[in-house]
Amino acid sequence: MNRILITSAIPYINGIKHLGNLVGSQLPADLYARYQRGRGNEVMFICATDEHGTPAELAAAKAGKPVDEFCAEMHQVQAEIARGFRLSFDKFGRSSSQRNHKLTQHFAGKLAENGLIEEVSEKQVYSHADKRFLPDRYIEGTCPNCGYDSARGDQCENCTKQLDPTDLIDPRSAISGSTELEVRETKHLYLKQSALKDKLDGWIDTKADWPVLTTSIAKKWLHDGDGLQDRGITRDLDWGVPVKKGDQDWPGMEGKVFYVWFDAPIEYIAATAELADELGEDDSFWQRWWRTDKGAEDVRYVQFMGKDNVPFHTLSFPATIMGSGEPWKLVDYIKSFNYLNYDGGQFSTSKGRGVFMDQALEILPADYWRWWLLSHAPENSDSEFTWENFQSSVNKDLADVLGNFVSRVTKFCRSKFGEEVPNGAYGPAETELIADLTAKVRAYEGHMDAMDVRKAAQELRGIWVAGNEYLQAAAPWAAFKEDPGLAAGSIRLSLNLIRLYAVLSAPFIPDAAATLTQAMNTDDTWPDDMAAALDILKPGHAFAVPDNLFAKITDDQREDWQTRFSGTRN
Ligand code: B3M
Ligand code: ZN
Repeated sequence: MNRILITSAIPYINGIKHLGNLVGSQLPADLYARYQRGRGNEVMFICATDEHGTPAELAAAKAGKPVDEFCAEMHQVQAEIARGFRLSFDKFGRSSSQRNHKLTQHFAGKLAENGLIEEVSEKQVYSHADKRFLPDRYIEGTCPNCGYDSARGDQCENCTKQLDPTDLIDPRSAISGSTELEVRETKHLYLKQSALKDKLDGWIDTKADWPVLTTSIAKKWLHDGDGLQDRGITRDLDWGVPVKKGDQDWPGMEGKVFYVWFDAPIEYIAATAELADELGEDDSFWQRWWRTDKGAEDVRYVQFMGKDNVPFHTLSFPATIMGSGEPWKLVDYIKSFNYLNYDGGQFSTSKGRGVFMDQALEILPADYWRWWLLSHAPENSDSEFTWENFQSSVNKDLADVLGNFVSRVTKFCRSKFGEEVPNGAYGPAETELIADLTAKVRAYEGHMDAMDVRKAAQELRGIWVAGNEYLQAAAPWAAFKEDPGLAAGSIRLSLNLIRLYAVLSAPFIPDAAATLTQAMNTDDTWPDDMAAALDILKPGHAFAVPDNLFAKITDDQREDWQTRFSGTRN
């Protein structure tokens, strides 16, 4: 039995994610977790909400709620949607947890001890009315480039010019509107990533098996321009992890918090500790996943994320881990994804364009989305969601190929032999199918082990198709009249195929798989040996005819949804 630690990038707390976010991290991570569990391995699958930073504060202000209350509520909302999509996290934690506070402060303390933190004085805008320093995007004013009167301190939304807050004409606080602003000196902590550059570079060089998408992004940041830059890891915000050195105060850093990207990846560890607390376990429970001196040396750690998160996971977080000088588990494999586009444009959270996770579940069950998204995962390039493509995939793959097979086999059996596996022998056609499926299932396992999501989906579809072709050729409905024994043999095999499909398909479409396992009145052990796997349901074994697995998407529905989701959500 192998031990596999899986983390998905943790979604920001500020809003509900769209389907592009889902397919870039949480969903493929879930696919892999379910597959590894199916293979009998020990899995720890972690996700959480990313609750700190300016976006959380702004969203809470917009909702008119204290930020802690807002985060607690939104965490519940996101957890509920994750359950709806059947994301099988062992823990869905919160980066605002005390565990994360403590661990983040611990790492900062170790980095300081090892001389990897520098204190830097900077000029920043202070607002008297708000009694705080304002991050760039909290400052608004007139754009010096185009005259737009609500440009933000980091960028003008109207002409896209990148700005410094000091560039703005008539600057004001975006929080209070006050113009009583002053440029003041303030101190911040920088993580000296440049000092770790060679170590990081050498480490990335050992990862020849990583996706090119992952390593090319890491190499670009290591080598382009001036190379790896030191990073500011503190901010002048109220909400976040207070800056401390371990459990000691940090002189000069009073009232400051760590930058959200410093504490967010540490939450992977903290969430595992949150799980230990929830279960009433002690620290050894989570340390055996995360500390190579406490049992994690034989753990394989795999991360899933969209490409925009790759620099933080290939460089910043490893710099934190390595720089601590402590035996924390480093990632073994990073699976990264390109973007999913939406119907001729981009998904956009700020513009509300595309289908969001809550809306998706309002119109169709999780399996429909899971199948389409995973079988079209943006692995080698960006991919695009269109309603036509979605309709045709669901109708063909799920309804025609898989659903129809199940329905034909179970209904035919019920009408001719009753609701139990008939007694019939396997002949040459069955032997041939077993050989074909053996090869296909080994190929499927290979793609799943390699996290080649699209190829795995394609292979699975091929496995469904093979069953259909077998049934079509065996034609038990015709054979039954002349030779009922022959028909019984092919139905016995086909019922076993349904069981096989349930086991193999569960990582992609867990609800349908559970329906099938239940209807077949069986378990879900993995088919290591195909001949044995197709002989598990013995003659006389009782089953039930399941309800129709998948409904086809009609043209009317498609057009309706296309219109409904063409504009912005409100
Ligand atoms: N919250 C960005 C995102 O949701 C960020 C990921 C953090 S992973 C530690 O895409
Ligand atoms: Zn402008």
